[in-house]
Amino acid sequence: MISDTQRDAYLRDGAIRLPGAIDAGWLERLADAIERDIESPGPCFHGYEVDGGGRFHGNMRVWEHDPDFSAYCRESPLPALAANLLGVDRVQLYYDQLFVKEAGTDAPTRWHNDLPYWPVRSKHIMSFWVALDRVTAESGALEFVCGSHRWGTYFQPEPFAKGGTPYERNPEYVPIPDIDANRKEYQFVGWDLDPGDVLAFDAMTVHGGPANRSAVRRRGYTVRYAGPDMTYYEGPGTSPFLHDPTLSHGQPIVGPRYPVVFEG
Ligand SMILES: O=C(O)CCC(=O)C(=O)O
Repeated sequence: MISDTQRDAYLRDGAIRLPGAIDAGWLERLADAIERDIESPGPCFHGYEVDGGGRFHGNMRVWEHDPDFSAYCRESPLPALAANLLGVDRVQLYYDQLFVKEAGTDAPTRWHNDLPYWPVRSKHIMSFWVALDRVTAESGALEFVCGSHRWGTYFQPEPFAKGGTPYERNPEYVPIPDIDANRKEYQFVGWDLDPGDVLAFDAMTVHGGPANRSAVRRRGYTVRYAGPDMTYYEGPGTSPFLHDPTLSHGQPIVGPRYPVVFEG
């Protein structure tokens, strides 16, 4: 489970590393599921354009089509970890997402925070990114801007990498600052990872990652969970893949797309 020190760091910084949170059995199932998805991606596939070779495979809501992704989202240690970090006694799966940067892929992940991309609102909503490979700065390790989850700022969504579909402008969102040009103004957390290490981060924490310039793949798989306060949001700028015509603005998020995965 989560120690008090880890939880304090999560609340303070907006991101922590959970070393070895996922065991080899789950990693093997996920690795096979990822190959199946690359071979035959579902309807939310969003590959990015890459200059000079490589591939950045993105896809979301993959658990809805694959029994191993589904089992991982529901039965792995993640739902209980989410309850603990979010400080709630009921957790719903929001959705899941794949980010596979092949070796030698010149596609950085731009700085962003996640919640503005999502047609939901919640004060208890977060993600777990599991590494399936050894991850280093050279292969595209994510970095997080310390404390940015407490700024309360919704940054205008943009495509993660070249070739992604543009997002509608939301007048309530603000442009992301040029973090790379002003690194001295911010504090960052980020880690090298071993397979099975997990990054846990708040949906408002600003994060991004460099290209994969290494000779090793960088397979990341993210699952997003929320507490009972999650409601639907119909403002512009969110990802069309996450829209849900069965829900209306302000309505609690319910239905088979968002199963309850933990009740304590
Ligand atoms: O793995 C990546 O490059 C991006 C991951 C990310 O932004 C996320 O999981 O929210």
